[in-house]
Amino acid sequence: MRLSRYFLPILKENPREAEIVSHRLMLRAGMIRQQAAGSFSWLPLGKLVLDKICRIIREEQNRAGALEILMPTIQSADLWRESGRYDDYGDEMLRIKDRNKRDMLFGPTNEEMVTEIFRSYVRTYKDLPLNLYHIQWKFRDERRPRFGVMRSREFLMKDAYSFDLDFEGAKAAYNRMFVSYLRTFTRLGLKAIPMRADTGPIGGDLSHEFIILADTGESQVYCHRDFLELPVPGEDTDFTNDGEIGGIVKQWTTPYAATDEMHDEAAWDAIGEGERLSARGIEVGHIFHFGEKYSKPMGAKVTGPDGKDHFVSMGSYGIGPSRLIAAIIEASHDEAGIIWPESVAPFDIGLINMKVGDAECDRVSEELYAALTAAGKDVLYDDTDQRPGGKFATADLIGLPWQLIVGPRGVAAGEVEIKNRRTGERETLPIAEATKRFGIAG
Ligand code: 5CA
Repeated sequence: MRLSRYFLPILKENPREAEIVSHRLMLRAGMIRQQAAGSFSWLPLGKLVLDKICRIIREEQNRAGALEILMPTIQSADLWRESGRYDDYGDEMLRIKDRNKRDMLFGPTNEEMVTEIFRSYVRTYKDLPLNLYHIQWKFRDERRPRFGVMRSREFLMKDAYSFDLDFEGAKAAYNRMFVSYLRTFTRLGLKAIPMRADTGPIGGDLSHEFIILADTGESQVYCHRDFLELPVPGEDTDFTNDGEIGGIVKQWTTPYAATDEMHDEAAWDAIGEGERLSARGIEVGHIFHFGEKYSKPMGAKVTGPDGKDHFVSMGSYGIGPSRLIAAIIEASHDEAGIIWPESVAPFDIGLINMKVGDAECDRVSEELYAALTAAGKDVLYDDTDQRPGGKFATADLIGLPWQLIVGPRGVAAGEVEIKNRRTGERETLPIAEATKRFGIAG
């Protein structure tokens, strides 16, 4: 992508409304545009990151055996009357009427709708386990939308829903999502700690929040330092092996970890002073087991091996891709701007032509751009006539992992410069070597 043809509305000044660094940097880097309280448009750079995050979430959901669907944003109130949640949900639900004065709502979550799908088709335990997920916009009329996409009113959620014959099956489904989350957050460059959590309006009795430690987090959390060292399950994890998956969950739930609401002072005091970690945290995922809470009132049942009907045992599993972008930035930035983990960076490389119009700089830049692009790298080529200082500031602000710098003095010597955004390390190397550094032969 040529920057001259791109839409990257960079802000020079710090926007005053932004209280935390991720919100500030997302506005400054031209990733989002606020449209109303807690509602944002995604501009090209922001959309690229959002898509990369969703792709990783999707891959890990599929690996764990979940199946992707897509349900509507607008739901019928009647469905929610069946579960009793239409009245219970309160002011966070945005209630709407259609032209026939029928009560509708903008979905804050989808337990009822997915249960309706399930009960319409599935009759026997032989079709279980089943886990259906979608990635869809949600609306919650939060009392205090704040911190940009961190706590917004309209936000993206990956929500998965599992259906099993009994508690044992449901626990195995819960465990698969638990392990899938460990892998997902690690691939996103984050260290997420699963913590026992309150279930709130979703309900149920077993629940974990996945928390990123960050000073700007909204939750107070308590955990054992051991979490920082635990090994994350690899790509070869066998999600069909309940024993293996259960073992990983056991390992990740044995050290103490709890959010404020679930905190147990006695258990906390039992941990040695030096082993305790009391910090602020950002909730990026939340998983629930709630058994028959929806299947019973909504009549979602299957015939079991005993020939009798059983209400299915369910769980739901949420991740917030839009909130994750803010969480990643909170965890990975410096005073100059964002530092993207490679897996979610909007482009792999920022190619900076320091002197557009200089025949040699243009030639070398164009050649590098063509070669890198042909090799499948996502390159943002700064071919604008801005001054070099401005180009470097932009490159640091938008945080691409690598900068490849082409300047007149270097080119005269047959050289270009590579800068690693995270470490700040710079290296000068022959032009012919530059593409090789990005794994491109010849
Ligand atoms: N139905 C369940 C799980 S599928 C559910 O709704 N869970 S939740 O309420 O915990 O939300 C799931 C995830 O959505 C959260 O972990 C968080 O990452 C994200 N999320 C929730 N509220 C917001 C919000 N206001 N702004 C941005 N992300 C949010």
